[in-house]
Amino acid sequence: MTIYQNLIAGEWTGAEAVENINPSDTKEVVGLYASGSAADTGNAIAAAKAAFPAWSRSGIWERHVILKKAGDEIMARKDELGALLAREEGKTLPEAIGETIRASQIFEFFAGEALRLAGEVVPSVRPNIGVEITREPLGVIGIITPWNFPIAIPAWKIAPALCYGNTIVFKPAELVPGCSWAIVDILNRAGLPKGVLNLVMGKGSIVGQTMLDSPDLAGITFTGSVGTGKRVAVSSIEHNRKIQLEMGGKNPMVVLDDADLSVAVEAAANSAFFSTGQRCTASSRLIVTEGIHDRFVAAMTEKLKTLNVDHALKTGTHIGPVVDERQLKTDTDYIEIGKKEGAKLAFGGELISRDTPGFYLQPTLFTEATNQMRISREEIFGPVASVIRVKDYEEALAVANDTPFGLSSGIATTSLKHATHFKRNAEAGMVMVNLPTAGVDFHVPFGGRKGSSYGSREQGKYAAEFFTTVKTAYTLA
Ligand code: UN1
Repeated sequence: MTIYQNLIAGEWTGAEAVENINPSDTKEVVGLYASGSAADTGNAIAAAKAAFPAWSRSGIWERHVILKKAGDEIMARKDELGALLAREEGKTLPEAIGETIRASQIFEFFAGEALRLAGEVVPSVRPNIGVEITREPLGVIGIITPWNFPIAIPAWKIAPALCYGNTIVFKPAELVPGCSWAIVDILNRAGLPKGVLNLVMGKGSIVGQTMLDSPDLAGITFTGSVGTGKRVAVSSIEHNRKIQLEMGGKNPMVVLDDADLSVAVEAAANSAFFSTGQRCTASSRLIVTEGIHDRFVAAMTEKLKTLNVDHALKTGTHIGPVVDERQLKTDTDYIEIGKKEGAKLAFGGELISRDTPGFYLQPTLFTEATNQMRISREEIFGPVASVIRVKDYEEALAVANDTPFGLSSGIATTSLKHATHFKRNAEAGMVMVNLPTAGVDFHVPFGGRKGSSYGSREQGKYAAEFFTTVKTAYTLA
């Protein structure tokens, strides 16, 4: 089997490799992907540093053309790249193709943003002096991405980094190197100068740690677990490094008595179980008022019966497998914890076997949960959700906000008054009314509050905040 290698200083390199396994069929090896060393990572950082002066001064048209070409190629290859994504991560083929389209759109968006770079010219408070405020590239950016969005998250970090003139050392999640390799290959062929984008696949403890220890990374943008995010933060203070962290969620979805039941069930089922619940924007706390509670639970249970858990590439599959054995163990451990804590298992909870050996778990719904249980406070990152019964809207809002996290927050209601109040008072970076908590647009800011996020927003024009540094220049006229 050929090895998909790392790209360092414009050269494909690396003889050490690991197997990329399909979670829908663990007998299938998706490919062999390089596993970089500390020395490889050091070389990548040095190459990015050397490439920075020229790339930071490159023309905006050159950046536009490269980003546009990448977006166009990803779109042209959406079915093939979507299938690769579904094979390595396990989300269903339609979800995977949708994510690939999103990645293309992100490149197209930042191709446009490159042409819209602007600053401000303002008068000084002193006479005969002019002031210019401009944004300059930050420097070498470390990009560390998670396994759950193998193409969209790399795209939404790489595209703005390049758009604003930065160079990159990119470490994708070990479980899903395939889509990352494909994006880097596409950008490399689109004409990026050597060293501007370096790919180092491999272990967090080696590649990631070398990145954290480097004084040469001006910024790190990270999406992943709370624990690793904290390590990125602590190591970055020492190097005076800018950071952007997207970590966990324990997102609430409030369902009020006046909700349209079918809208509420669609939004809740999507939020909790699509993409196998493996989204930081997933909802795992369904906070339901008394008057609709029993009808909602009955309708959710009926809905869950109709969802097929199977091979990600099979037509008719609604929920793919869990990503790997470790995550499956986390999910089943939490299911046991939920039972012990006294929540009632209303649906699912069992492993399932299919034609191919994979990590198949039923969508799992607990009822009679309280917001103090561990299953309501800790991020599980699997197809497991709990229903928490509350008296009224006021209690629902209080419970929704009573969490260490604050990424996304949803409400199902037909009341303008409650929807408006919730939008103002939900302690989250994103609020969804009559929509799933997950599934965001590519051109508007993404991010959260409290334990979910740290640093400025990703996506849309707000991405400039992280990927640039501001200069204020004074001139005597
Ligand atoms: C989405 O819900 O559309 O890791 C995106 C995650 C998020 C992305 C969610 N950063 O799940």
